[in-house]
Amino acid sequence: MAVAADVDAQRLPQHVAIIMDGNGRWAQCRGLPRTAGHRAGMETVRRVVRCADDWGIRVLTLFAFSTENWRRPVTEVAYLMRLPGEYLRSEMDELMARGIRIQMLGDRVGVPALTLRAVERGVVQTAANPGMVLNFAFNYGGRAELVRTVRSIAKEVKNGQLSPETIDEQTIADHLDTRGLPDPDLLIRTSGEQRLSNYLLWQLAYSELLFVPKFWPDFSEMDFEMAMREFQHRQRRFGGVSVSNNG
Ligand code: V0D
Repeated sequence: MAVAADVDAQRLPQHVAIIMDGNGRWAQCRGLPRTAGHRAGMETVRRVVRCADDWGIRVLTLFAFSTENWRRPVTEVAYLMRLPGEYLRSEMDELMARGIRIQMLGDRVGVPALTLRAVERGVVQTAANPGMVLNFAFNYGGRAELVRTVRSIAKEVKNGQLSPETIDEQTIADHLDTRGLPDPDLLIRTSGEQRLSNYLLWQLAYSELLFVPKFWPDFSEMDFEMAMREFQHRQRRFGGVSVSNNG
């Protein structure tokens, strides 16, 4: 899909983050098992990745699995853990053709070895790609990320590489899983819940928040376009008065 003519390509978000909520409920509403919702959700990931790349988005971050999701039934978790490998197997050719680079946010410790191997392979295979960064937040929690960040900074202080007086916001940004990436300009959460749910707590400080009352499997290219329009609207209304969307 091409960028619509009446959308200002100069005022698009650089970084879009999405909480892909409502997959289980989408399935339950249809009398299907929750796993069918996750499968349908993965189809939406395929479409939205294409769509975001076509719009020229520089970074797309998808909340795939939170540190809290381990509390779900073991059969559901086992099913979810196969999805990264499956996604990468089916999409790798297109990701390479588009020059998309995969990264993972979250704690690698605790991810099943087979799943981690699949993700790491995807990260390595696409590491030199020059295009859109596709972040999968996986075994991710915002507070846990901040704990890992503080630990790595503390280690550098202990080693004498860093002195406490020089620690500033940039130091923290440079130690997060998102180091080197701009903060999200726009967060989209589907399914109508209006919470952050421990997602990117530091990085979302200045982001526009958009809550879409649709289950993730029903989120379409048109919904993505509407999100882009809504973002531009907010920029126009506040442009020149408030800080830019990058803080
Ligand atoms: C299920 C909706 C892609 C949310 C989307 C294990 C729930 C489909 C990935 C994926 C999931 C992750 C890493 C990677 C490549 C792909 C994925 C999970 C769930 C959690 F490198 N979809 N997807 N991972 N769902």
